[in-house]
Amino acid sequence: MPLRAVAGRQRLAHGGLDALGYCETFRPRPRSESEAQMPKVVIYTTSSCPYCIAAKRLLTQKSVSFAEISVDGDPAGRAMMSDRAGGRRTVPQIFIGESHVGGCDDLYALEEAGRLDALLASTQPTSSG
Ligand SMILES: N[C@@H](CCC(=O)N[C@@H](CS)C(=O)NCC(=O)O)C(=O)O
Repeated sequence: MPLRAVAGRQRLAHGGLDALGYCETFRPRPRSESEAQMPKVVIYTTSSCPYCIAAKRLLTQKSVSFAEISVDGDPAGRAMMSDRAGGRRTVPQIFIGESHVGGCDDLYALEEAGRLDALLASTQPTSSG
């Protein structure tokens, strides 16, 4: 396929970026079965943010693996986060699979409603295949 056609597809796919900011065409494949089994949880943070610490604590208490993207001193990173988070600019912003959870309060609200575990479970691939 000509390079230009690939680039065009990549641009079109940007409406559907995954939680790590990859489009389908260029998303890295899991390197191992254990990687394939990791929950697809992404949390955008800054280092001095108590809400970020509290959100990570809840995930850690649940033994949930997550990818942390620091937007400390990174206006472009925060702008990308905000784009993905429907315009929200505060940290943390948390994504579970394709779902935008929101911030720390939203994460704890899901937990209190008894819905967080189901959402986390729904992101688990059934096989590495
Ligand atoms: N209710 C929000 C509060 C988040 C919040 O206020 N975060 C602060 C940092 S701790 C923030 O992003 N402030 C704006 C900024 O840092 O530019 C949540 O639960 O996530």
